[in-house]
Amino acid sequence: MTNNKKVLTWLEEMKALCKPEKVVWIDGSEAQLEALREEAVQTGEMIKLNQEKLPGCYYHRTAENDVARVEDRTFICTETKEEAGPINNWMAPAEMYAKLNALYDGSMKGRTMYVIPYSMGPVGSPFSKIGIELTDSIYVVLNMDIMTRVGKDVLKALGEDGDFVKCLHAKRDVNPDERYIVHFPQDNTIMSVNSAYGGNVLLGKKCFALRIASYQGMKEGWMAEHMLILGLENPKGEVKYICAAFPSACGKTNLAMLIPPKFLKDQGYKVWTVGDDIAWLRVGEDGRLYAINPEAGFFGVAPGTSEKSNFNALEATKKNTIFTNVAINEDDMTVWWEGLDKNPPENAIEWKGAKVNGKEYTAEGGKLAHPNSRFTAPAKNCPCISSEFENPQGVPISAIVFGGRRAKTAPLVYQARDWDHGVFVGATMASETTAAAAGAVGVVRRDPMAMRPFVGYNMADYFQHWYDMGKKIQNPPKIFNVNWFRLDKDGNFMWPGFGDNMRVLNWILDRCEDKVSAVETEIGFVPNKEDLQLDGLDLADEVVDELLSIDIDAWKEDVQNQREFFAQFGDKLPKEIKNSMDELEAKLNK
Ligand code: OXD
Ligand code: MN
Repeated sequence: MTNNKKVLTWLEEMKALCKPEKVVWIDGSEAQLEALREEAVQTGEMIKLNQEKLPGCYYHRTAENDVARVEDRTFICTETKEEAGPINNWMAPAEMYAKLNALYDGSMKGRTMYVIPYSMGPVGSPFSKIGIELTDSIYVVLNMDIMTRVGKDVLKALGEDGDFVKCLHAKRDVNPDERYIVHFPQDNTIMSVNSAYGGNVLLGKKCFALRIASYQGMKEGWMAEHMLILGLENPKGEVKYICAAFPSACGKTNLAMLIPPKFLKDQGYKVWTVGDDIAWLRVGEDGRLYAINPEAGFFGVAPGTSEKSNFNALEATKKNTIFTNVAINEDDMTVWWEGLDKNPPENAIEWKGAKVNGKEYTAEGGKLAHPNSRFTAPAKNCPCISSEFENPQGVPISAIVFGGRRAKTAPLVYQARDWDHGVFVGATMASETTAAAAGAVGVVRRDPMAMRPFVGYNMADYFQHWYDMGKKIQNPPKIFNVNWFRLDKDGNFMWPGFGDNMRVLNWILDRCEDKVSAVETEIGFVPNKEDLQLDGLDLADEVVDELLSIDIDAWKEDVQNQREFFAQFGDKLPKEIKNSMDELEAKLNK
């Protein structure tokens, strides 16, 4: 399939290491993919779902010990520990290669090694990068086909001499004690072993498009970020684009596919989805920042997805989708998960594979679907997919939005004073643990730019890269922070969220276009109440005041927490961060 010597040499080495019985190149043809689906159904790796109700949809169950990304077993192996920084797990490359080579040795005996050439980003786009994943899992092949652009065209774009990210995955016996997700940014290499769960094995996603790409971006002058990308169309038909970074479980997919409240929809407002998880950003010739979504599908959390919470995501899963660890309704071979509706199937197969009465099981508090069960759905299925989704030049970004779950610290929305202040706002991002998770409620986990688990090098250098990028962007996007999760004294959410978040996005774009003024506060610019479109919301005036208020004591406490977090970076911390922190503290003390 290719004459690229680098590909062929590496493949020979990996064959000699893993010793597969045979090697199959994935050409991207429907005939080949269909044969693999059939084979996976024969071996039990996948279950065919109801092809009338869910055409092209399949089901997969992972091992019980293999249901999520494993941050404690994820490594960044740079030459020095300092290059990986204090947040990442690190091991010297030689030591890690030795450890891994022993695990891969003979790992594919009697099995097939699939060679998946894939492009992150539209094939041939100046933004795009190519990877080749070797795997012994058909599930991985079929998921990669949805999540990335796969096949012959990619090899053509790679050419005889092009560079690519080398990705090796072996499933082995999914032993959690020997599970490793390892990145060698300086070798353009990713190695994953002993897992078959999405985030650990679909190596184009977190491993390449964030960890390796963030390193490439730092070296090459662009950015790889954990951000959704959406287009907001106004009644005049103009579309402005926004990127937003939120930590997990803060509603990125929901915001990316938002349906405006009726009064805005009636006026002609619309939201278009470009991406729900990852953005690659480059400076365009006009001095603006442009973004592409390097992925081609959505690897979304199923529980909580319903017609009401995210109609568009649910629609996207109605065909050619792979479901992992949700529940099966045996009556008609469809799928179910908590939060889909209030009607769990009676004849259910729960995610671990046991047949149960779903109504009784859930009434007793059992979960039919794993809380991190997923759908892998083609982006083109999404009813609100942007017409610019395949644009090789990306979309121009007007605003960058950071956000997290903060019970009282952050107001509903505020705007950073300028790019550098915005970098500080992103670097001090944090989210609080909820009652749903084990441990104390309201504990702050600092998650700069929502990239804590995904920066492929020293986070202090990552902050510096943001400042450096600011100098290169003549017309930078404005930077904002949102908080949909503010609680009142009784612990109730004050803001309705979901589609109503559109009201906040409209204010953000009004600010980008200098259409409205704002109130300057200690932390940045907060809306004048009258500039927020609150029609039909039934929010008392005092509630709006509180949503926009700044709790000075809570902020002072937060600055202490920031100082503790940043201390671990020592002298490497950019001075701009320290200056912004001192400035904020001085303002709060005034
Ligand atoms: C994801 C994550 O799966 O951030 O997107 O964990
Ligand atoms: Mn994510």
